[in-house]
Amino acid sequence: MEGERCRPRPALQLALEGFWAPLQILSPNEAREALLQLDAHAARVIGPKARAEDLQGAQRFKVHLLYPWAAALVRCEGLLRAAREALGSEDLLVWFSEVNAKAAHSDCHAAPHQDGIFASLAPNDAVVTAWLALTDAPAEMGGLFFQKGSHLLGQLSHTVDDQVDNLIGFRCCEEPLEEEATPVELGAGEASLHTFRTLHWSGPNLTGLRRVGLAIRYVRADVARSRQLQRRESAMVACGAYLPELGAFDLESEPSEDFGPLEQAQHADALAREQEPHDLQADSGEPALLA
Ligand SMILES: O=C(O)CCC(=O)C(=O)O
Repeated sequence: MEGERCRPRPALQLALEGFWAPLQILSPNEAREALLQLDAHAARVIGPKARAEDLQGAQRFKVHLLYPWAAALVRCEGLLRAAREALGSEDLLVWFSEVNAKAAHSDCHAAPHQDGIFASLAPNDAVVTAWLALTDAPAEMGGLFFQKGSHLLGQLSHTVDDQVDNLIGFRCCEEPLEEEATPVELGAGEASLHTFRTLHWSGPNLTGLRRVGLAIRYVRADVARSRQLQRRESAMVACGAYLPELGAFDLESEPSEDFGPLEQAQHADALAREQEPHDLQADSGEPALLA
């Protein structure tokens, strides 16, 4: 891809602070092109005037299973190079991706949270999230904040938060420390990486411009489940080698046509599998993820 300017360097910032940014992944043109594709997805599944910020629930998730362009995006060399370095392995899977979009002047926000809380994946350092900006994403547009060093605090407790404007449906019970809050202000095409335990959040979009990002969760091929599931989740090879019989995930195949019947079936199956850990968790009395 054009615009691969992700300079290889030790992921020291990730280890010390819990996040790593900015990484130059796409050129502004490539970011714009990906945004147009997401808008086209929204128009296809919702209606002609819909845009990425109108996507809801499953329409936002694992779009990389529905379109070859999206599968190429989550596996572009800049992101993979950074994920390989962050996770210390050549063998990686794309576990999940989600469109996180805020319309202009939107109250939509993400309450403070650690990504690992409901995932039942172990060890926690076998997972990393890349947040790829497809528009500019400064703090006033609802860009991300990270609490420096919070990945070293262990797993903090969280609770359900069903405010409609909270993109993620839950929140950490502890308030972030203001003095450690670091805004990561990305331009279109740039990305940040954060660990499974980094406390992070985002505010409302106070501007007249839309803020759209794609969060991509990469796991090391040797990641394990911390509890038994009735049905294994599925994931796609990002790079290197993976043997499903030795790993925790069944394998997904690459999409070969835009929104084809096989692609839609695989997408529905992957999301049904992904929902199950959350359903089980709700049964166990722990806070549940809301759809
Ligand atoms: O896009 C946002 O505002 C929040 C994203 C987020 O919390 C995540 O991807 O882990």
